[in-house]
This record gives sequence, structure tokens and C-alpha cells, in this order.
Amino acid sequence: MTVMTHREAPVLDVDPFSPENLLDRYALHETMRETGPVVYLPAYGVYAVTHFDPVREILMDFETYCSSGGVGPTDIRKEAEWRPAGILESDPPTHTAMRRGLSKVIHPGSVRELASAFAPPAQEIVARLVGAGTFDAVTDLAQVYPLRVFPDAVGIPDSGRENLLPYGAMAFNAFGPRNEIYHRAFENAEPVTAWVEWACSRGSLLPGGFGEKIWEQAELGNITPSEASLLVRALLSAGVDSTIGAIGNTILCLAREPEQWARLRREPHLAKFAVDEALRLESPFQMFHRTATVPSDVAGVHIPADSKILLFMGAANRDPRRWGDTADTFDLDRSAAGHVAFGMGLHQCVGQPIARLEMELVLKALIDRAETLELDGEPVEELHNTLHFYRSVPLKVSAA
Ligand code: OVM
Repeated sequence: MTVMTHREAPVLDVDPFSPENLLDRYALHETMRETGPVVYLPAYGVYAVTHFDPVREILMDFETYCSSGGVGPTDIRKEAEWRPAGILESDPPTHTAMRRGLSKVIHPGSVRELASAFAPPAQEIVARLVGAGTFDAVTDLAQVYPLRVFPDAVGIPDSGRENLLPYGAMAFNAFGPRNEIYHRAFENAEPVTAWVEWACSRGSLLPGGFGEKIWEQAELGNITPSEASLLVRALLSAGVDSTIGAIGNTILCLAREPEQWARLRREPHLAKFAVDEALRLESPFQMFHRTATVPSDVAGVHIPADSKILLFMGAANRDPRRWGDTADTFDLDRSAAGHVAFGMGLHQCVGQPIARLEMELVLKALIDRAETLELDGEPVEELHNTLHFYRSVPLKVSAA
């Protein structure tokens, strides 16, 4: 047992989920980081963590900081949630079987096989857009491409795919408070949730996709049928909005930095680094919660048992203590590996090879075809409780 210092967390009277703060998130992150590694937010009764090291430490210690309390602001062990808990909201041993089953289906090898199906649509969409000269990087590309390739890879039934984006908005906004943003996402919740439940069932999934392979894990007895359905649900909820955001944010990073774009075109093998640097600098998944199982001590600050802890991965990924005084700039020469945009430890994103593949293929298509890439108007950020992405990024490009 370690001796605890029991320093109390400084109190900060801010609402990180207000529209003003969401649209100026990096200023708030700096205020929180400068106030301390752990800050108490009375508005929600949670402990906010914004420094890189403690965020990483908490993500790695799944016993002290559990997930079965839910990754939203309510303790789902005490209050019922809007849907049953899945892999994200579970701890070992429940988590172990589900994670193992999913990892048998989605791993670097199985994702590599997707490249031949995923590459042509990226080239085709980008060729058409670059030919037009101006387009919206989000509505014409970042949204169109994942929806073209990902549902087919999972084997999601054709009918009802229009529910994917509304469901993603529900799933990710529910990791924040029950504010106006949340209520807007849940306006039409019932039919959307019903469709997802149907789409995840054994009989609905198209043959040959990840969904069918997840159900084969149930047939082998590695997971239960309800776990299989929850794992398909995880792909549906986590695999669309997040990747759309990641692609749009990456293009925005490069449109803002003409010299970095020119460099990437000269040295296209740097695409992998551009992807990680964009994930670090403009992390799509900005924040979620853990629940303390016992009294603990983070960076010398006391956190009582059963507290909700709000982890700001987006702030950790710009913490100058970890990334130096250029933390706020996009730099292809930086070693961005080790960022926490996909989380870290036991729950680290299973789908990340798919997200990376989609990001790289779009980037490579742009490198092949667009000589210059510049903003053609103001980007419009989406108001969202946990994701950071844009509704619109107007672009002007010249053909290579
Ligand atoms: C889920 C799920 C799993 C992983 C991530 C996630 C929205 C959701 O079970 O629906 O993020």
C-alpha cells in the first residue's frame, strides 16, 4: 500500500461541454492543464485529468480505474443506461472473452486484406473531386468514403444504413452530460436503436464480413450470442463517425500548412506519420470517463472511491510537458507515436488498423492527385459532447 499525500484537487468552475468551450476547446485545455494535473469540476462532480502522464497512467490501470461504471458521466452500475453495456463498458473477466473474440476477427492481418477493396473507391472519389477544383473535405469526402467501404466490410444490411450516422451521434454524445447536444442526438432514438439491434443479429448480416466472423466466434463457443451482437454493435457505433472525423481533421491539418503538404507530396512515405500527427493534434475522440474503484492518488492528488474521472485525451495529446513547446503545431518530423487518440492499454481501439487504412488511402489518393490544397472558406465545427470534427471544410485544390 502506498502512502497517499491526500492533496485536494483544485476546483475549477467551468463547463467543458458548453457550446462556447467546445468551440474553443484548446483554450480551456490550457486553463485546466495550468490549474493542475487533476482538477475538480463541481458542475459535474467529476475529476478532470488533462496532463499526458496521468491520463496514460489511468488508462493503463484498469483495476483502479474501471470501465464497468461506464465511460459517460453516470455510474451505470447504479443508474440504468439507454442501452445494454458492451465491450467498452466492461472489465475483466467479461471484457477478456469479448476482446479476444473481436481480436480474432479484426487484426492487422485481416485488415491488410481489405486494402484491395478499400483503395479503388478512395482513388475514384478523390479523382472526381480534384477534377472539380473545389469541394467540401467533409461532406464530399470524409463522410462519403467511409460510408462507401466500411458497412460493406462489416456486412451491415443495405436497408437502413442511413441510421449509422444518427446512431454514432447517439453513442458518442451519450459519453457526455444530458445537455441540449445530447437531447438533439436522441430526438429520434427509438427507431434508430431498433434498427441497430436488428442489423447486429445473426440473420441480418451479409455474408463474408466482419459481422459474420464475429458470429462465428459465438458458434465456436468463444463468446455468447448476446456478446456477438454487442461486438457487432461496437463496430457500428465506433467505426463510422470517429473515422469520418479523423479523415476530415487530417485534411484540415494539411490545408492549414502548405509547407507540410508540399513536403508530404515530395515524400509520400511520410503519410503514416501525417496520420499519427493529425490524430495527435486534432484527436477525434476528445474525452471519456473512468470510475475509481478505490481511493487513489493521481499526480499527488487524492481521488475518492467511486469518483467519475473525466479523461481529456485531446488535452493530453497537446500537453507541452510531453510534446514540448511546439505541441500545438502540425509537424511531420515529430514522433507522434504514443499519443492517446486511440486510448491506451486494455481498451485501446480494436478498429484502429481499419481507421488507419481508411485515413492513409484517402491521404495517398490526395497526394497522387492534388498539387495544392487550401481552405476555401471557414471550417465549421460540429457541436459534439465527445468527438471533435467538422461539419464542413471547404477546399480549393489544383490538380497534380
Ligand atoms: C459499443 C462501443 C464499443 C466501443 C466503442 C464505442 C462509441 C462504442 O459497444 O457500442 O464508442
